[in-house]
Amino acid sequence: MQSYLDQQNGVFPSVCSLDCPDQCGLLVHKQDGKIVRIQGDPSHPVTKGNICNKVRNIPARLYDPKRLKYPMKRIGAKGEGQFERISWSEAIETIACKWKDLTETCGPESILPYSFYGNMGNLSAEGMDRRFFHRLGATLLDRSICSSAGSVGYKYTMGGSFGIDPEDTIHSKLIIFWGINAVSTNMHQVALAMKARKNGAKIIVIDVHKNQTSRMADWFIPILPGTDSALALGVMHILFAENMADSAFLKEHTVGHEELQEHVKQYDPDTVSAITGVPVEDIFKLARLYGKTSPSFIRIGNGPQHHDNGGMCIRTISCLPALTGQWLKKGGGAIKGNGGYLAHNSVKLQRPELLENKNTRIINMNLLGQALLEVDRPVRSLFVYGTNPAVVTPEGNKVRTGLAREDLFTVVHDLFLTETAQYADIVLPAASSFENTDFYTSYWHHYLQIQQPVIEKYGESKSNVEVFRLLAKAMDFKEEALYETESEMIDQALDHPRLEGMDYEKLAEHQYLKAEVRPLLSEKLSTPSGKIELYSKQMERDGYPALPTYTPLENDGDLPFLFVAGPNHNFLNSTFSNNEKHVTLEKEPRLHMHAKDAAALGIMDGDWIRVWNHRGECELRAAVGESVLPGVAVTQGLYADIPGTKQLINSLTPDRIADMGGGATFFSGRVNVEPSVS
Ligand SMILES: Nc1nc2c(c(=O)[nH]1)N[C@H]1C(S)=C(S)[C@@H](COP(=O)(O)OP(=O)(O)OC[C@H]3O[C@@H](n4cnc5c(=O)[nH]c(N)nc54)[C@H](O)[C@@H]3O)O[C@H]1N2
Ligand SMILES: Nc1nc2c(c(=O)[nH]1)N[C@H]1C(S)=C(S)[C@@H](COP(=O)(O)OP(=O)(O)OC[C@H]3O[C@@H](n4cnc5c(=O)[nH]c(N)nc54)[C@H](O)[C@@H]3O)O[C@H]1N2
Ligand code: SF4
Ligand SMILES: [Mo]
Repeated sequence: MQSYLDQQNGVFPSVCSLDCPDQCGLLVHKQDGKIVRIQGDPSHPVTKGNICNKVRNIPARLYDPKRLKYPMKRIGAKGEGQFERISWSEAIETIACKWKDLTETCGPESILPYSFYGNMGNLSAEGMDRRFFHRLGATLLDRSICSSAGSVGYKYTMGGSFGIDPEDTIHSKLIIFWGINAVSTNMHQVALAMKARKNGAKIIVIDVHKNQTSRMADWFIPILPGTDSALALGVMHILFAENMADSAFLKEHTVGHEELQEHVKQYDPDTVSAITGVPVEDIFKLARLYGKTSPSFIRIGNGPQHHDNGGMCIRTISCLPALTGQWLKKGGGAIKGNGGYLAHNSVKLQRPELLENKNTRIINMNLLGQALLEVDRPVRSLFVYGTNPAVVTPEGNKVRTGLAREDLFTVVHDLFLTETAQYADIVLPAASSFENTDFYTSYWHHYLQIQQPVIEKYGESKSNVEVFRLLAKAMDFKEEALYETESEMIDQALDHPRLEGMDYEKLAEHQYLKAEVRPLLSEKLSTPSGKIELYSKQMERDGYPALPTYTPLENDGDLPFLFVAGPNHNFLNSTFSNNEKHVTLEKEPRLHMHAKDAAALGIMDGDWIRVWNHRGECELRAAVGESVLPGVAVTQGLYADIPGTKQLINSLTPDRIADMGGGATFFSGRVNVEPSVS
């Protein structure tokens, strides 16, 4: 195949690399070797040429004068951001020298890789990096910051990350966006819902915030944070009580429906209303709509699972479609995540056998602050790539105190001098996804996609795969797997029964390939019983109640507001928070609070307010109204402390671990609020 790099001008197919379920097909317009415009690829079967504003404006980020061009080493104090240019060979030699020494003196587990999905490409995010760190014997990272609690919860019910095909949701007659701000975070699911609405579907949003998605709904149900499992159990109570459950389906495809029916008797509408803040008549209305409308579809978001009880909450919501037999109907069922359909050969891609010590310690990424401040078996070196922990990780002040440790040798590989990179000893410039070869697997739709390099690498930047190849050589590692090409790695990863007949060549030829997806119940589910588990013996063995259950959030101190700090519309987590265009579109971070609460505190709309707890403090502008329930405070956007401001949202969030999957509990923290004096 002719390389796109040979052509200075033209329009080339591409894929969005950001951590977003939509994984859009893109067309990249190139002039004189530079990207001048990005549009959606109209031929993409799901995303159909529409893309978000963030990515339409991405050329400004790619050529932002602040983008890193060459490696640097620190010359000032940690966190001060003073660096000087060095060569790649000096950078790689410095790292290898330090790591050889650490391996000998403290053991390889003193080195901690810290990464996430800043680039969703499988080679970039979980390819050569994994091979390298396995061979090195570094500490393993539990990548649990995003959706792991909910994924584990969903798996107990449904056996894995398998929902319905989003393309089928145009047939749904009732669509519930449950704890997902889809207008910002899954825009093509909204487009499909709009099509369904044209055919008569009703759209319900269940959320703690009357945000853009809630405002687009036919019916918005505000709920108190962390109480969704109670609402789902209340709906089940009414479905059984009013004979709206599909008993034929329950008998054939589920385990434990009789136990469940008995169990949900305790979740009567009065009890549930007192827990959730949803009026009794609304619980009846929701249950009756859900019980009588078919096909119905629930899009389960990240909101309800970023809580102490998040795993059980998703486990509970995911029982609902079975009660009314939705899974057998086209457009009926749910999507929490669909990653299971595009499962590839991760053993061949990541080569876990290169890790000699099978008892290597594992650190939960949500506990980075604690890990860096730990004195027993300290982490002595940190290698950060594809993530910005100084902004996105909970207990932000602990994280920063840890990053500031003079004896910690930190390397950061990124496109920008992020807040994390400012604490680095060595900074490495990363190529953007448009400059690399990689393959992409959506966690929402069913298409596999490829990225071929469209533009030359920016400055001296390098891809993740290249960096780990260089490090392998400098460490004198001999294994062939550490030197393989991108196309070889793609061929190995695609060697999987679910992806029969797919390989690099075929993907390069077609750009998109749809995984072969059999209807969910046409074969056994991957639960122990092979059926939908309303009652789960596995959960019992793992120390949980076997039946879906509501448990309140942990006690986070005696402060008046539950604080929900989610992402915003124009950033992608902290990505774009340093790009002028996107910051201007987003204006400034605000704290949404109820008018009654504001009045009691003498706070007016637009006032600067101090938001604080025992973990930290922020200054945000008050947005006073009725977009949240009393006692709830919501902010959007992962801002960092820009000099002179106090806006590190994650200085307020807890690093408690959720009930399942080692998940994060970003939304289960409490705060106090007062008018700002500064
Ligand atoms: N524009 C944009 N898009 C993104 C991202 C971004 O930063 N910006 N991030 C990407 C990533 S990594 C992810 S994981 C996804 C996340 O996207 P979503 O799945 O939408 O998750 P969140 O935005 O975290 O939260 C969703 C909603 O849950 C609500 N919520 C919070 N707590 C509760 C609760 O207890 N119950 C209920 N019912 N609702 C609650 C919040 O108010 C919010 O509206 O989006 C991806 N897409
Ligand atoms: N308060 C609060 N905190 C949250 C959340 C929340 O809702 N509320 N959401 C959480 C969730 S769901 C998630 S997923 C995390 C996400 O948090 P992160 O994974 O940290 O996501 P980003 O902030 O987008 O940072 C990604 C970084 O990767 C870099 N990058 C992009 N491409 C490449 C590449 O090819 N190579 C290298 N080396 N670097 C690259 C980008 O420049 C960027 O700096 O945040 C979590 N933090
Ligand atoms: S961020 Fe999401 S919606 Fe925007 S272009 Fe990328 S995949 Fe599409
Ligand atoms: Mo995420």
